[in-house]
Amino acid sequence: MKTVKTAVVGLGYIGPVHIQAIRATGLAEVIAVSHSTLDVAEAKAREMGIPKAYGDYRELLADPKVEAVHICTPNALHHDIAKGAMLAGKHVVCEKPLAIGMEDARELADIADRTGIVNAINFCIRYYPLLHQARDMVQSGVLGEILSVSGSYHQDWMLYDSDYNWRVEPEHAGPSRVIGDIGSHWFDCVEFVTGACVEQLCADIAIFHRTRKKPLQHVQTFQSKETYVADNECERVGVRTEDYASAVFRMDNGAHGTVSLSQCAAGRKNRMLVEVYGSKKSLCFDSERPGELWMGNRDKPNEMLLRDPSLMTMSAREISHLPGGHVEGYEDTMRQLFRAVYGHILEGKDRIRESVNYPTFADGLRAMTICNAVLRSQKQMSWISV
Ligand code: SOE
Repeated sequence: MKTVKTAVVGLGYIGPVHIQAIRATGLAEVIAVSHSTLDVAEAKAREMGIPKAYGDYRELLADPKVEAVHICTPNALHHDIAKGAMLAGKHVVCEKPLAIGMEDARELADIADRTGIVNAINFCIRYYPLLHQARDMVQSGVLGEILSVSGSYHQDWMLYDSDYNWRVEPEHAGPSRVIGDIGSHWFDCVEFVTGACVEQLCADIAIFHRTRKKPLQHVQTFQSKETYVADNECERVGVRTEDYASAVFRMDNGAHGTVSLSQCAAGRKNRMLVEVYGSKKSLCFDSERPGELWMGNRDKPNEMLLRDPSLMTMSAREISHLPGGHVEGYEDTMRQLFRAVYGHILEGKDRIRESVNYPTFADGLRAMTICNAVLRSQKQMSWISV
């Protein structure tokens, strides 16, 4: 069967996760990787059995055999790599956020729209099957009118001032950390599940550590939790990106909402919570228990749906790989998102104009628009229209 020849740029912690998830689709073959250090690229290529390794992504983009590119680098490189890839006729799967500035994000969305290149952004969390189930239930009207949504995205890997990562640095990550890094997932999931858009919001942002200890040696995402670095191997640097953000907001379906985002929430390792309260019924999804969808009732006992293809809607069933009772996880969400993308590429270019069922650069621009509104609201200390 024909497979798409694809490549991965950026080999930090998420690049190899992409490689595994691409392979699990059975629809694409990773023929090249690149990293800013050629030795790292060659070592990872050997370790994962990938034929080609590049030390410069531009050389990878010049490779005529590469048909698609996954961008897994720090955020500041997303724009140039995605633009270069699309102008070279290569399809793109980009990690979120799409870019570090609105102008760059708009340009990428325009190029994608103009060229018809397949473009996707890795809002993989919406691919927990029970979030597709939740969307279908909202769309079916079984919840009634959506009155309010609430939730959080909490982690604890940046709790101490000794925790560090490129995401702290605006020159690599952009002006926002928590909102752009995990808030983007939360708002994407809420708009995906409800089918509604955030219209106005009022935000509160906090930097709990005004300075952090930056290790003199590179530290990978989440790695600072496992490695002790002596004070004489660090330098103390100022911090300008937020550890915490919360917002109250209104949606275009009349619903009201609240969200709390933090990377300093002790004990929460990577927990996204989405609650949707309707006039007849409510739903709650907790990514620490992704195989469960809680349903709340007023006039009968509450219910708990356990992920089981035989009990779920068609769209949830289509992105479930294992039978009920066999736990699926985070990497499976990427496998399902990439399966939708590569399935679309293999269907042929003539179908690119049709609406697609996976998150595209337009969704990436949408998430950045909300993130930008949160930053503006904090600056103006007022409600902001998104
Ligand atoms: C770090 O906050 C991170 O890896 C995010 O960058 C991912 O998008 C999220 O899915 C898990 O946490």
